[in-house]
Amino acid sequence: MSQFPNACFIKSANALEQFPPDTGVEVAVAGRSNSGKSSAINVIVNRRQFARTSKTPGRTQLVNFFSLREEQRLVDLPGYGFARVSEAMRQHWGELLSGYFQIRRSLNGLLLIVDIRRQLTDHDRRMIRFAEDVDLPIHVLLTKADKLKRGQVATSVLKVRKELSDRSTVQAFSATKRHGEEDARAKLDEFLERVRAK
Ligand SMILES: Nc1nc2c(ncn2[C@@H]2O[C@H](COP(=O)(O)OP(=O)(O)OP(=O)(O)O)[C@@H](O)[C@H]2O)c(=O)[nH]1
Ligand SMILES: [Mg+2]
Repeated sequence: MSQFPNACFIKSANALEQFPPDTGVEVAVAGRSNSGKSSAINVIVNRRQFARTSKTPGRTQLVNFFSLREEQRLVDLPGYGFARVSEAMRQHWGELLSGYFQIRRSLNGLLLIVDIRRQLTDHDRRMIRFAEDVDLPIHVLLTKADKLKRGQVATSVLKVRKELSDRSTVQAFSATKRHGEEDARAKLDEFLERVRAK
């Protein structure tokens, strides 16, 4: 059974003015394009095709808001690092994301989805900085762990942990094998229930 039986899509937006009201709490999910964000969301929420998945990188070019429970939202941010995006588009999203982190009072945590084979990129580090600048906790899901051998998974986890501040956390994850789903869900719940210092 899903822990979020009433989860549903709220809306897509591509400007701050289109975002739903800044009330309650929300957790943002960010990651490189094609890193496996939508797949991870589907596993964590335990609904197939909840957030769409695609084999074409860059499909999710909007900020997608989902309701998990009353006044609890999940926000699927547009994937970054997609090569075939114009400079103007890149700038639009850069400003939108930094603005979002700075003004959004309901934002309570960041789930950062990283392909375990690629490690952190400069784009990921920028998201980490946005979150750390406003004191948000970060949980990194090193996903597609099914693609690596166990020893390599452990090495990757350690390497990423070294780059994070003490209050941030990291785990291996696989949407395909549903590996690490309980830990990821527990972290999401922790972020949703966290009381943010105002
Ligand atoms: N082997 C493996 N493949 C995965 C995993 N998670 C996602 N994928 C595959 O990776 C591709 C991208 O997955 P998505 O979940 O659509 O990635 P995304 O980050 O939402 O992509 P965009 O929204 O396009 O930026 C798809 O072909 C998925 O099937 C995983 O844990 N293991
Ligand atoms: Mg997606």
